[in-house]
Amino acid sequence: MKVDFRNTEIRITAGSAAQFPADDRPQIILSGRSNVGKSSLINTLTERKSLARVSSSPGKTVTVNFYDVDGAFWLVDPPGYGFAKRPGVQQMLFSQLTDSFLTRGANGSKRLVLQLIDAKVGITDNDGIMLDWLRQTGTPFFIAATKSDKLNKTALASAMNNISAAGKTIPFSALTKTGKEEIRHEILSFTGDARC
Ligand SMILES: Nc1nc2c(ncn2[C@@H]2O[C@H](COP(=O)(O)OP(=O)(O)O)[C@@H](O)[C@H]2O)c(=O)[nH]1
Ligand SMILES: [Mg+2]
Repeated sequence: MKVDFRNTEIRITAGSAAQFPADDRPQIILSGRSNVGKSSLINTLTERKSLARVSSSPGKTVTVNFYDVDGAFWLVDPPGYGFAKRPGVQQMLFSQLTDSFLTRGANGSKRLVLQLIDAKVGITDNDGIMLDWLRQTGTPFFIAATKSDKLNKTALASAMNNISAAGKTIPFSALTKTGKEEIRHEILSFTGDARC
């Protein structure tokens, strides 16, 4: 089946794990700190201007959004982590949601984590914790180095060198669309669907 990334709709906004989809479609889980560019990446992959809300004040989202991509798989947008100013209760809810989400495997669906790392900021402490967790649990993942347009060629090469030591890394920019096709391809080789 050919997958049309543009045929994407938000189907579920979950405030608890009970609301997560129960079907066995593959789930592509976006992971990264708040403000890393998750919403922008969703909009770029789906060629939709405002499917996911791009935020100027990071850390607001405490729900898990499930995007149905052409009936083929779920693109999953959990809350971003590592936002220091998040109030204590929100921080707790956030980690509960994320933990139960990432560790839950009851429906047996395949899961691939797309770890977003800001190309300019590099691997933060929280990114490091997440990457360790992914390796320890044997969860399949690849990395998108976001906002790559902010770096010149030399700085980007150096950032790519550092980040890719942690795993397969695709440089990405929502501004220039660099990496869009590579990320789509990586997702589809995991889900087993034909290229769009
Ligand atoms: N220069 C540049 N800015 C970006 C890019 N992607 C996101 N941003 C900006 O980074 C901020 C956070 O983006 P958003 O997608 O809401 O991040 P999220 O919090 O991870 O969902 C916004 O101001 C975006 O305009 C990019 O590829 N290049
Ligand atoms: Mg967002």
